[in-house]
Amino acid sequence: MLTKNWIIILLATTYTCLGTSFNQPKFSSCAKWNDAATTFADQNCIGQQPTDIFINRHDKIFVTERQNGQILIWYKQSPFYNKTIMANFTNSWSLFVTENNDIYIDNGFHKNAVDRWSRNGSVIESVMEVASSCTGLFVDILKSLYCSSSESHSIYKLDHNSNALRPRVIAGTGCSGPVMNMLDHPHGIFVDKDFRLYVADSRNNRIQRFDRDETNGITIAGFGAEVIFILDRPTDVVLDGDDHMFIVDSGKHRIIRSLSGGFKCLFGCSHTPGTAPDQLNEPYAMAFDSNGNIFVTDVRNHRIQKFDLIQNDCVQSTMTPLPTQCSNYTLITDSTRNINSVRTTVLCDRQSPMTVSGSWFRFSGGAGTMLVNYTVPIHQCGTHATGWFNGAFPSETGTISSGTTCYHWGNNICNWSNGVTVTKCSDFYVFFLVAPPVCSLRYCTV
Ligand SMILES: *[C@@H]1O[C@H](CO)[C@@H](O)[C@H](O)[C@H]1NC(C)=O
Ligand SMILES: *[C@@H]1O[C@H](CO)[C@@H](O)[C@H](O)[C@H]1NC(C)=O
Ligand SMILES: *[C@@H]1O[C@H](CO)[C@@H](O)[C@H](O)[C@H]1NC(C)=O
Ligand SMILES: *[C@@H]1O[C@H](CO)[C@@H](O)[C@H](O)[C@H]1NC(C)=O
Ligand SMILES: *[C@@H]1O[C@H](CO)[C@@H](O)[C@H](O)[C@H]1NC(C)=O
Ligand SMILES: CC(=O)N[C@H]1CO[C@H](CO)[C@@H](O)[C@@H]1O
Repeated sequence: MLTKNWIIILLATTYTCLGTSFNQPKFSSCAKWNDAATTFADQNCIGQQPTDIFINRHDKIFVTERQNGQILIWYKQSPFYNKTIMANFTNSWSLFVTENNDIYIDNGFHKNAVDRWSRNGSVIESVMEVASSCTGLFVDILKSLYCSSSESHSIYKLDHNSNALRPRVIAGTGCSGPVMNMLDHPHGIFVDKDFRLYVADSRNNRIQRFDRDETNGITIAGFGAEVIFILDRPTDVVLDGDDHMFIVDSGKHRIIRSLSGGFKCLFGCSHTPGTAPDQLNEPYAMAFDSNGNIFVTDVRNHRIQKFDLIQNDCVQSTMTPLPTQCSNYTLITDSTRNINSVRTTVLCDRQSPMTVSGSWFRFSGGAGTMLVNYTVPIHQCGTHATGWFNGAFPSETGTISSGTTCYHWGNNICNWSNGVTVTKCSDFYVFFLVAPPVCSLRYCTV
């Protein structure tokens, strides 16, 4: 069963769209992540207030280290970063990495530009002029470059192969406002394969979608959307392999998933900022790795959190039902058969509740919980010859093992014997016991 689930998970998550450099895993509606995150990188490593994160299809992770103006790169999620690129920026908000490993970096604060670091020549050059920081960056499948400008309430686009550095405005008017052709402090952006532009329209508390060549947006989440779900200053929107949205809802310190017909809070669902593994404090951006795990920049906690995908199918984990003897047994609580009791009587198990054909018993209370599995001196357990279990108890729930009960008499620790079967139920054992061959013999317990 486990193997089958793993195959489903692998099939479901290794799929990625051709043409994109990042991961877009497919998730079932029953997908579950561990909502207690592990910290992938902390302040010692990434400095203060990390904003953007990018994970490529080979699970290389790129993060901007804002204080020293460098890009940190991890290969295969190694515990420590493998490479740094000095990029000469300050307060960079965003980055994007293309298929050929070119890195686009917001350098608006420092020099009013989007820079590109090209692997081939290890050079950094400005490729787009901007008036202010790009609070979101994206490169679509035709290699056009998009910049979201919170300060000018607009989205800019520069077509691939354009010789100019100056982009054109494709969404927003330059003034903040709530109507369909306006934005208010846009942050993260995403462009799908049909060139539809998704914008985290932060101060309008909504996600806007601009279809190709449209200047009027459609509200697809948050204030004004068809499905009522209140967002609070969303700063990022990312699509999975089925074009379902994941939203970083910064003001409420949480991550939201959209499913057909609704929205669901995934992480930070207490809505209170904090440092616990299940809390965030003003998250900014998120990204998927190729296994469907989710990485979030947790800005005010100066860390990057990783939420592991733990289930990605709708198959209920069907527990093998326990054997019927786990619920149909006779309970024995009689303390006189416990090895620690002082002998006051001499009894024999050739009487009720034991029978010659045998049945299932569970020990509890004063009797103890199980047959003793070592030799007991004679004249104990309220009898003459003391019965002890010579065998191994089953270790896994639902399993059964067989052994022998030996009766200690004289100098012979196994003067008489009979077979015994033991079943491990959830947290106790049941024993199939038959009446011993003669009197006075008795099963001893502990
Ligand atoms: C990346 O760094 C980690 C930890 O320093 C190291 O174990 C790993 O081998 C490195 N990977 C590569 C490809 O250099
Ligand atoms: C960094 O940027 C400054 C200002 O644009 C420039 O003077 C300096 O040469 C740059 N340094 C490097 C290493 O590119
Ligand atoms: C390096 O890469 C850039 C961007 O991909 C390209 O414009 C340039 O021609 C390349 N240079 C060389 C020497 O290949
Ligand atoms: C319980 O076990 C006894 C015999 O040990 C059997 O006769 C009876 O039918 C069982 N009851 C159930 C509910 O399985
Ligand atoms: C008796 O059972 C206990 C618990 O299963 C086990 O740890 C121990 O080794 C057994 N002793 C012998 C002598 O088999
Ligand atoms: C096999 C064995 O040792 N049997 C002994 C068990 O105890 C009775 C009673 O003392 C003896 O008669 C048997 O010889």
